[in-house]
Amino acid sequence: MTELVPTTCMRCAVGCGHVQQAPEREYGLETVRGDPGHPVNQGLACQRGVSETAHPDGEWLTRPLERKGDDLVPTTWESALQRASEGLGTALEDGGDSVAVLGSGQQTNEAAYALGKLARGGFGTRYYDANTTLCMASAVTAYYDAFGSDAPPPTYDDIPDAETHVVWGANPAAAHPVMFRWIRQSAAGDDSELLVVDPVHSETAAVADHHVPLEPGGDLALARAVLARVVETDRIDEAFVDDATIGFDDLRAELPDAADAAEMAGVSMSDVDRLAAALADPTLLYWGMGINQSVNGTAAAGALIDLCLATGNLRPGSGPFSLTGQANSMGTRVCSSKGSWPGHRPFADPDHRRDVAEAWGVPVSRLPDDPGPGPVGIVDAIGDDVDAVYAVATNPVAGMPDATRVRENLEEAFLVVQDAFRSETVEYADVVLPAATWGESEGTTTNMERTVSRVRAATEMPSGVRPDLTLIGQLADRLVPDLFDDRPEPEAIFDEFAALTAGTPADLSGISYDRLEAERAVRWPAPEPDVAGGYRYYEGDEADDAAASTPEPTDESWSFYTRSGRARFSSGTARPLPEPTDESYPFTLTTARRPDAYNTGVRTREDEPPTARISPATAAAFADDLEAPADGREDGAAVADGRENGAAVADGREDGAAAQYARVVSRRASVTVSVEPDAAIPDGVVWLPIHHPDVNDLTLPDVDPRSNEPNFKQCAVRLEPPQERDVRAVAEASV
Ligand SMILES: Nc1nc2c(c(=O)[nH]1)N[C@H]1C(S)=C(S)[C@@H](COP(=O)(O)OP(=O)(O)OC[C@H]3O[C@@H](n4cnc5c(=O)[nH]c(N)nc54)[C@H](O)[C@@H]3O)O[C@H]1N2
Ligand SMILES: Nc1nc2c(c(=O)[nH]1)N[C@H]1C(S)=C(S)[C@@H](COP(=O)(O)OP(=O)(O)OC[C@H]3O[C@@H](n4cnc5c(=O)[nH]c(N)nc54)[C@H](O)[C@@H]3O)O[C@H]1N2
Ligand code: SF4
Ligand SMILES: [Mo]
Repeated sequence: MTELVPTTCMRCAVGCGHVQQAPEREYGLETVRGDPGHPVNQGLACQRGVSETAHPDGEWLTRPLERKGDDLVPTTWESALQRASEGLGTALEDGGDSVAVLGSGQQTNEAAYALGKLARGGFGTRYYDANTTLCMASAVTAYYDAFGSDAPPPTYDDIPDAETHVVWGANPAAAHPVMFRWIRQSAAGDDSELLVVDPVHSETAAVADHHVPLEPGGDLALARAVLARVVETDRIDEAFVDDATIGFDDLRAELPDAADAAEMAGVSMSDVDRLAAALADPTLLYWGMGINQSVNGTAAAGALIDLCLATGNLRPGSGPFSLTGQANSMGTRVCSSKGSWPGHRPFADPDHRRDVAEAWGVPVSRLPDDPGPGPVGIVDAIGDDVDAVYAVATNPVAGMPDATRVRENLEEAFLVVQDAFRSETVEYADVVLPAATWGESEGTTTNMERTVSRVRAATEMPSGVRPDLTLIGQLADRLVPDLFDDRPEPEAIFDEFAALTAGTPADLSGISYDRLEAERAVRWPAPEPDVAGGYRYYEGDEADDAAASTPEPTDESWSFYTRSGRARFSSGTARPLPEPTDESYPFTLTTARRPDAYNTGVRTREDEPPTARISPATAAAFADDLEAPADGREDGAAVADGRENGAAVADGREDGAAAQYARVVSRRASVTVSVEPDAAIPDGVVWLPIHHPDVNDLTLPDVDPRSNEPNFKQCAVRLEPPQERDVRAVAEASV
């Protein structure tokens, strides 16, 4: 029998412990299930996490590939690495900024750290970022603003103790199922409740005690309306605000009239009051992409933190809890040298820069002065500053906004893609480096509550693939010899970056592979081998004995990593949506996740075409439009499939109803979709899953100027009848 290997699920940032087992004679995973011995999940796991790990749908990469004209052809490792280093090396002759590096929250800590060291310390490029900026950057910026440090203060331990659970712009029933189970359990208690703020009646809203629907993008206005009512109804925690915060008087002076702000958000005053009242009890306020992915993302996340600060919701059983998405987004925040140096060391601080350069053995002048313009800005720089791109564990031609432009620009660059699967981005590569993935490689990952846990190989690696860390080391060998001492090995690399975090707010220098072996999982801050992190923002908290329970703070004991030592209220004001609806584009497109698919769908191939959900009223109005002649055709058979008998294409839905097709048209592209009327979607909104590679052709490249996070959640579209050729293509694909 092969061994049952304890490891960590890499399908979302809940960070469940798994046990995995390889089949007797082949590569791959035969058994994947929750690990009863893991402290995070005690055996729980979700169906998607298990099935995508054990039986991914995509096309595996099994050999290095290189471009010959229009084709990607199999090649040897030697040739692939040679060509990759020649292409990157030629660009580097013009300076470090000529090479861009794109990383991911789906890498181990070890690979993410090594990639950052190569990008910043080896190449010296400012054009380095990761898909985590498409995801968590607004939350990160807001946490720094408020606490001078980037870490969600709450942990899973707080969930049972909270009485109010507010889920704002997130859908954990679909995206974080095991965590949502704990939330639901807690909310089911006497005197406890679950409130959901989302324009869509999501899977989470469907089981909530109360759903507050709002206008897409109305979040900042709503949060300010709620704060105004908290003030008016005397629910401010004056003692906490006085002792532990700054900036409240300024914010209070500028608060809008609650009724005006509520109206702007499209929310009734009774819902505003319900939220204000709920905050009086110990509240966990969770948020996700509905907040972060906006030009107002940092301001809106800051306004949610303000609600917690004003009501003193920072004690055990409460706090602002940003729901991290990818399995190791949190780890990339600590170790990848993306927006801060390892250990959250500030990017511009000369002392930290000197320490990092010294530890890496590189001249400090090589480190870039600023962290760069974000992924959208990096793509913009191709052809200008940037000539070559190295992309690891990310699929930018599908995952980034305004994807047509991303494809056009990447076409111009020398592109090295390192992936486990044949993603859409692979098709644009000059060299493809096939990487091992979870189940095949060794390392660690860090979940959304800062818990570090081992990722282990349960199966042999096919001979044609190599671990990310090895590949990063092999490119470094050819381009920046001596950057890594020897062939980088996971444990030594872990020790290297853990040492760099010593004495920082994100100190995990007390964690080692041996300790992880013994304890399974350790939460940082962990500055000593016998210490694990509890609460971070009051005295006595950081150096908790791993076994001790969390002490209650006293009013004087609060301490934040800000200059004043106090938590800061925010002052953000709303920017208008970058693309409001108008007569030509009367609907708001929003894009979000389905329970059964993941990100750009590389492991979970989406139906063809993607299914757009619209409200029944919108569907009826659209059907009326279709009655009228479309495309100058006589019968308006626009929804028919172009087959001779004019029958509509059946879509396998249980009611046997024929599918309706349509085009979703934005200012940038038009995409064929099948249409599903769904009462969960408000009138005026078109909902598309993010899991289909066409969807981001529609979205717009505007970003939050503070965080560089794209405004994925709203753009203006219209619905048009499908053109005959769309319908024919769909019919052919579905035969
Ligand atoms: N099943 C599944 N799970 C996943 C993933 C996956 O692809 N599939 N991906 C993982 C990753 S990388 C991430 S980042 C997380 C993301 O997890 P979530 O943040 O939960 O992700 P989304 O579904 O993108 O968006 C959440 C909600 O925001 C709402 N929303 C849209 N516009 C607005 C708005 O203007 N205001 C408000 N308040 N809400 C709005 C949507 O209706 C949706 O219900 O999930 C992780 N887990
Ligand atoms: N419209 C719209 N767009 C969005 C979002 C949205 O809500 N709406 N959400 C955004 C968010 S939150 C995110 S996180 C991004 C994700 O954006 P992307 O990174 O572009 O998309 P993924 O599908 O997660 O791609 C991850 C890639 O990593 C590869 N991979 C997985 N494991 C490994 C490994 O161990 N090694 C290597 N080398 N490769 C590996 C996978 O095969 C896959 O190709 O999408 C963003 N895009
Ligand atoms: S909840 Fe997340 S970490 Fe846990 S099994 Fe599911 S996908 Fe994996
Ligand atoms: Mo994400």
